Amino acid sequence: MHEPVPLATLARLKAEHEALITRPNRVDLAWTNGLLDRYEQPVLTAAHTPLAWRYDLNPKTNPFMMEQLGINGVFNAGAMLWGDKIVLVCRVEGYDRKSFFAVAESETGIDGFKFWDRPLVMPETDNPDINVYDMRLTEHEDGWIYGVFCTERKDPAAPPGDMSSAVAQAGIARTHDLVAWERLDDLITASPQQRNVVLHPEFVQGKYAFYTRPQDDFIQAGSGGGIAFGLADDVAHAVITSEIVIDPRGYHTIKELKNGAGATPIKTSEGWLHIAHGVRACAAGLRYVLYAFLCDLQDPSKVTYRPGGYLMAPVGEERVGDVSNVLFCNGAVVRDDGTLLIYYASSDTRMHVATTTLNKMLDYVKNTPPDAGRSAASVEQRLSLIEHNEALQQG
Ligand code: BGC
Ligand code: BMA
Repeated sequence: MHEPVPLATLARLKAEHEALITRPNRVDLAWTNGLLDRYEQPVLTAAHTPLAWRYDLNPKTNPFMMEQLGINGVFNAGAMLWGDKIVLVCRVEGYDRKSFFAVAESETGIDGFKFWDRPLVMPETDNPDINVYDMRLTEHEDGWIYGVFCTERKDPAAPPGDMSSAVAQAGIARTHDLVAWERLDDLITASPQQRNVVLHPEFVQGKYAFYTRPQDDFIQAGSGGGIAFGLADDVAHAVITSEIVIDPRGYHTIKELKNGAGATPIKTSEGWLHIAHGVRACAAGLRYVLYAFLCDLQDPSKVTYRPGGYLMAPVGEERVGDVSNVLFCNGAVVRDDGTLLIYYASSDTRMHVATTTLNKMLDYVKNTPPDAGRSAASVEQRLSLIEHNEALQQG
């Protein structure tokens, strides 16, 4: 029987990995909508993670050069500018279903993303997290970089035999260098479940401002009404006593089942730009799409524009993955020249980028009609567009 020579296997693995992480990425010319550019390749996948995270690279102790600690996916990344680079703090999930965070950086933000040598070491609280995921990065005006993420633990009230019920809460940590993290207390709110919590970059009324997402149950929103807003006096022991829903769920919309804030809000001349996600249930399971809204500059709890429908939904290979039919965004970056890079994951599997400009996004947000609420009203919206176009032809 012929067995592969481990050194040859190792050389091949290294060459393939190098080729993958240096592969150029180009605008996908087959897809356009005037607002966003999509790209031909994902920016990060499981295969981009360093070989040393997955393989014992010593042929003496790994004679067959097997992958022993596989990585299942790289997705749902927080994002920020890092000097003249862009960094993503990714959700990396092992074959064991545990997620952890890892930083990858790139000069272009479109290709060439490379993981730092080691995954991020997140300190635990007294009640250890079973799974952590979906970090939002906030450069706060207090001078710290915050990571707010979901911490999930088994529901202590789960009846024997129930291995799925969980309690999700918002974990909070801060850093100056993305390497050494100080873990703060988990956020306390009146809601038994919190996911998709985002820290606003500026103080509001002198307090730390959070976008939250109250839910009654781990999956079902129950009486939880949508994306909410609340203030906390202290960030090290953050407690929100009043949570007000600012972007509600709605019957027969893209956010019928649940929704959540996504990328840390982006400050523009006309307001705070949000890229959030909306979820609906269908026969194929849950469908996650991205949508946008704008909040008032002075009062970021006030939504000023709500374009109807989705901003992005999964297309092509984005539709398929570990949890199919999902787009999720928890990070976006603006360059000095006004370019907006939206980092989004598809189907809980891989990371992509879409690009546009802040000007175009503001045009989209202000000039896209809101959800009309019913079929007949949607037809009216479309008729007014058609009539506008007919007038153009006649004129
Ligand atoms: C998964 C998340 C998911 C959540 C709700 C968690 O266990 O890790 O990806 O969003 O369940 O379905
Ligand atoms: C969740 C999120 C994400 C995930 C999505 C789809 O509720 O918090 O982690 O991408 O479900 O599985």
